[in-house]
Formats: sequence, C-alpha cells, structure tokens
Amino acid sequence: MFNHTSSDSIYFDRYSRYDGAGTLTSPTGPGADDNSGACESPNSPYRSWYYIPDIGTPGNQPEDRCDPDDADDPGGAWTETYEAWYGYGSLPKLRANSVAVRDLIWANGTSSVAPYWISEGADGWRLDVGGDVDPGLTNDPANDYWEGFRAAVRAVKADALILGEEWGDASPWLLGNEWDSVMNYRFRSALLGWLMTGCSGNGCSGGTTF
Ligand SMILES: [Ca+2]
Ligand SMILES: [Ca+2]
Ligand SMILES: [Ca+2]
Repeated sequence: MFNHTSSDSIYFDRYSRYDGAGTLTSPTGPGADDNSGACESPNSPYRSWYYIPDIGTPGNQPEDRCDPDDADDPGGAWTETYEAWYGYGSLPKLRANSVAVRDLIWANGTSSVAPYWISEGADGWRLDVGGDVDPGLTNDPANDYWEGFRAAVRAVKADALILGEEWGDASPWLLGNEWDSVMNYRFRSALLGWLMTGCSGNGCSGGTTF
C-alpha cells in the first residue's frame, strides 16, 4: 500500500465501474467508459497520479492497458501501457512526487490517510514495498516521501511506529528521518538457514524443520 492502488479503485477505474463522484455504478462487472478514472482518459483528474505510459515495468498481461486518447478515439481500443508493481496489472503504481497523491496519503493533516488512522488510535504504520516509493536517503536524497510521511504521522502521535518492508540492506532508510525499523528479512533468512541446515553446538544439533 501507498506504492500502488488497485486497478479497480475509484482513482484508476480500469473496469469503468465508478463515476466521477466515486459512486459504484457497475457493481457486477465492467461498465461504460465515462472518463472519470485515470485509466479511462488522459483528461481524468487522476491521470497524473500514475505512470501512463509505463516507465519500465508495464502490466504484463495484454489486457493491462488504458485509454490513450479519449478525445480522438471515444470508445476505441485501450492500448496505453501503465507502470505496475512487479508487472501485476492489478497494482498500478502511484507517483511518489505527485502533490495530489501526497495529499491523499499524508500531506493534508488528518484529512490524509496515514495521519487520519493515527488520530483514530493506530499506533503506527507498516509500509509494504516501502523502498519502491522512496529508495532511502543515501540512494536518492531528493526523494523526501518518507521524510514527509514521518513528519506528518509524528505530528499526530509523537511515538508512532514507522516500520518499512525492505528485502535487502535497509540501512538507507534507518538514518533517522524515514523509518524506525524494518522487517529485517535478512536476519530471518540467516536464522532459519542456521536452524534448518547449520545448527550445531550451543545445545543444538542436526537442525530442525518447520
Ligand atoms: Ca469511470
Ligand atoms: Ca475514455
Ligand atoms: Ca527519502
């Protein structure tokens, strides 16, 4: 979450199921293209929230396409690619530097998703594929997404926990202004590897299985 939305969100609306007010108008399946969502038209207010066309990781199915130019081709074929997390067309990637996206997620006080739920009692946030949104201070000093997110969340609750998901070395996010902690899959892998294959001595022998 925060890296992408669903392709079936009111913002992207790949299946034309919502109107411009976000009302579900086609509950049982794809509806008619009304140009409200980012995928439906270049004129949608949400078009700039996403990477349309893609920037290197398009949805990998032939149907992972959007309407390229509705004005010239109303009702025509959807042929435009879009950036999708890991090539999954159901997960169109959000632009981390979009003002509107930042306002939705954290930059508009408790009207934003992240500060709102903290104000409602949540103790923190766990950030799925967080490195895809902002690659950390030393990898990209100019990307201040998690820095802003942290400030916005902490403004509501000073000790709110911000825990990121990162499969590799997470040091770039742990330098003080982004995350408090990480999933630390590397430690998990090392521990499980030792338990299952390398465990011997210190009261342990033969490894174990799960
Ligand atoms: Ca629509
Ligand atoms: Ca359209
Ligand atoms: Ca950053």
